[in-house]
Amino acid sequence: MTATAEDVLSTLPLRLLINGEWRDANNGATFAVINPANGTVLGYVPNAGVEETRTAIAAAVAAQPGWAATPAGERAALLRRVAQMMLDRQQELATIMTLEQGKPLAEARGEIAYAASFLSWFAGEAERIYGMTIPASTNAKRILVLRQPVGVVAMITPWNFPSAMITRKLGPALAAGCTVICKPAEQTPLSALALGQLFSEAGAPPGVINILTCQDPRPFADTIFADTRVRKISFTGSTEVGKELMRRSADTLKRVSLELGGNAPFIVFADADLDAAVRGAVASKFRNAGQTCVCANRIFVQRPIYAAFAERFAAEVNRLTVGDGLQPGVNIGPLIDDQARQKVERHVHDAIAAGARVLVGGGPAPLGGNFWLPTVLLDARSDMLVAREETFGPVAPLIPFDDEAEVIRMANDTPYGLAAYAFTRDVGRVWRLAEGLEYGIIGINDPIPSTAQAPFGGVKQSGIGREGGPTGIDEYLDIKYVSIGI
Ligand code: TXE
Repeated sequence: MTATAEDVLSTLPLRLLINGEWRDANNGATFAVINPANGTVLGYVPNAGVEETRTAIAAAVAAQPGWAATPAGERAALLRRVAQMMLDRQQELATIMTLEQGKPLAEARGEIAYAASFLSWFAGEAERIYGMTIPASTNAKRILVLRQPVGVVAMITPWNFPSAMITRKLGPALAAGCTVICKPAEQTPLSALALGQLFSEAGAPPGVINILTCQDPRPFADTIFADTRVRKISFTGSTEVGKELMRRSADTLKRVSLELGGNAPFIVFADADLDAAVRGAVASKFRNAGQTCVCANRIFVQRPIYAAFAERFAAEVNRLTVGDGLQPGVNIGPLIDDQARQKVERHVHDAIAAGARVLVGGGPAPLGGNFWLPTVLLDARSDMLVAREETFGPVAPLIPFDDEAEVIRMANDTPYGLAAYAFTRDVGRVWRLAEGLEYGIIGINDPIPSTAQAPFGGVKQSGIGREGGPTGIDEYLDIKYVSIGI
């Protein structure tokens, strides 16, 4: 480990943030945080359970009215301060992220800037929580519509974007006047604690943001679900867990926002700018080693350019370097854990057994551990596991198609509906695709559409609600109407 890595870890509080204080678990229990690039232990964080969760809920409940009553400009100022601190400490925060998550340092730096953008963008929204007046049916009344914070929010976040998946929820929640209890993924608690440290330093009032690191998410979840004072759950993760959280929310009718798995089609038409499509497919598929809910999962290429696309795509993919994300020049880091590697292996083996041909990669990287070679599969089909399920790894199945109507049908033939991409120069087709693809996010000649000011989220079984954009803050606001007889 480099000195820089040790330095950044030595300044990080490896404790729970509850009510503005850094604390250990009541029984002193901890769990190890592992560097997925080499299996070394980066540190031990507290293992919070039922008691710590109850204490954090109480802190968030106590802090909420005061935070809601804090002038919007002050709430905004806190968010802006933390956003700036993130940019000032971008390298340090990115290093922590690469150490615990594995992504290349340049990508981690990009994520820190992206994560900060949710805080600064929603700072603006805090100051634009406008109400409404509605014409009443009689002149003797006036109708007002107020938008008020939902209250206490529990956030459960994943490991693939350890910082941005938190700020994408935290930005709008704090802007709206909610207080939060955040449970990061057990694989990546350090980036969450680093964020908590910035909020503490920036002067967040006690209880406004609480962070619990838990090795097992269930005691946390049980405690949250049993408490009627927790009004909302915001979750990013697998569709399976999302469905469970939605079912469990029914008992106390908590509001839910779910950002779940995807199975993104990436469609390249014969009229596309081929170079742009190849570069776009590489960026969409291999960023974060393919561990992105919006990454291309199925690459459909129109038959007249199928061979040419495959050749150029393979040449680009062959140039990608696999390794420890802290090493300069590395494009693909390790997968998050052995379970993730096993899923990728299962998908690739199934595809090969069913007749796909390996054009690039196809197996584990010689580095051992969780490293997998960037893989391109020729002649993949929609019935293969790699096309039916989210692989969440650096595997690109190329599926040929003949015409537009057919490929829209194939693209929509999945329970998921998060992101879809198409490369074409035909303006009429752009509209037909935008309207015909059953997805929440469509990138046309744009492989990376995500940005703080746009409503990110899925349809079908990819989720409920939107994060980002003007609709993002609505998820944390309740509507109340007041009818006033005058
Ligand atoms: O997700 P989990 P995993 C998809 C992707 C990946 C698969 C499995 O396909 O291969 O899911 O990944 C918490 N009650 N995505 O197993 O389990 C957990 O602690 C309450 C897509 O890592 O859903 C973590 O904080 N919480 C995705 C979070 O849920 C529970 C990002 C996500 O973990 C829980 C990640 C429970 N019973 C995976 N079980 C995306 N949308 O970007 C788990 N958790």
